[in-house]
Amino acid sequence: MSHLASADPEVAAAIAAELRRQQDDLELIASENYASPAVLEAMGSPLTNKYAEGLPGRRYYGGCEHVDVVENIARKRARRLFMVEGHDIGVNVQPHSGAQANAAAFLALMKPGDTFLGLDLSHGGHLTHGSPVNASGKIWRPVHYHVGSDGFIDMDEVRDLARAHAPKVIVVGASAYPRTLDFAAFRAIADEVGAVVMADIAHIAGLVAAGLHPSPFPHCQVVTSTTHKTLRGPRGGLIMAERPRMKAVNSAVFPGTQGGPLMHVIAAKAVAFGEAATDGFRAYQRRVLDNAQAMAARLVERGFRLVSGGTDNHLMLLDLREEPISGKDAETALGLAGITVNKNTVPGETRSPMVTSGIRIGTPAMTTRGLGVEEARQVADWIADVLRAPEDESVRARVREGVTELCRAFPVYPGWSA
Ligand code: DSN
Repeated sequence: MSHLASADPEVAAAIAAELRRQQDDLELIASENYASPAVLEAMGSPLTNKYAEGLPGRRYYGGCEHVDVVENIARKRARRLFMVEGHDIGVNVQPHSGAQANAAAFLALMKPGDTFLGLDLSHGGHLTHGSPVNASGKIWRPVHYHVGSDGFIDMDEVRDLARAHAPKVIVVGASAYPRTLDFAAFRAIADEVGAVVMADIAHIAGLVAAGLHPSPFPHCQVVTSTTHKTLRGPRGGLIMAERPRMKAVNSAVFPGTQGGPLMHVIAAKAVAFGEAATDGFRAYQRRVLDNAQAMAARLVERGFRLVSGGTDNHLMLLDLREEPISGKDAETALGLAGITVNKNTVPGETRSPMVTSGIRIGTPAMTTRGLGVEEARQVADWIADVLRAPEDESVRARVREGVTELCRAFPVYPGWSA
């Protein structure tokens, strides 16, 4: 980044500091990952200069012949990655984020005031699934389902709510749900009440692409995602849908909710989709799951309670309600030891979303830097050590030293220096 360093040392220094943080700390935020250098290069390309409102071959601007090639590659690769045999889908790669993808999908599927079902935020859902502070909860009428006392989605409640409220849409997806989503069961309920099933696979997209989580297709008519979590691409969004719904989806993205697409990000999505189709990516997702299993098992051995008792995917939720520490203080104590997590509400939450009684832990980023199950167990032990003695500076210092050593042994971007 020599141009940036000489043109704007202040911004360059902040970016270098962030690179150091990413290299030196252990990233366990379940929604984060490290994009490849190829993805970063595509994102930092002159494609950022280009306006391309519309779709390939039907743009509102001249000079789109090369970005058309890029967007078509991205669409084709995403389709190949997620399509299931005998079920045709279309893809829109323009949403700037998962929230934008969800907003556009809602616009395509519902009229203002229409009712939809979504997972409650404090039970693992997402802001854009009907939180009152988000447009999804202001423009449309959300009804929320929950997880049962076992931590699994209560499908009986989903059915009861669907029958009682006759929703237009049932949203299946989560930001903090450690278990497998049963898309077929949601579809059966939706068919009973004439609803459409919209899956938000932002968290599990990489697992789905690798065949390690059931596909939302053919059960879900519309599927949204981000591209930067388990999928390990650039920060961005994506919508896929059964062919006949694509016209509505495309116009809900543009001009419905967005203007010009970010062509540099779409180029990076294309690169990431290419990477996700490789055997290496599938092996990586297998390791993400193995590491999550190892970490969850060790935390349980150390006496911690996990929501639902464990995990089927890349994340787990530590329930701290019985522990003498809040999610916020746990996040801070672990942060001081070099372990980055986020505080998270848990089912039955009594604290505010800024304090919470849980932390969410995910393995996608640590697995990208090469850590395996042995290290995952070690990291779980460090987490347990810090959470059992959050005020003890000597414990934190010992863990910080171990984290630093581990991170040096497994660099994120080998050869890069900040
Ligand atoms: N989906 C959130 C997360 O999981 O961190 C961000 O919106």
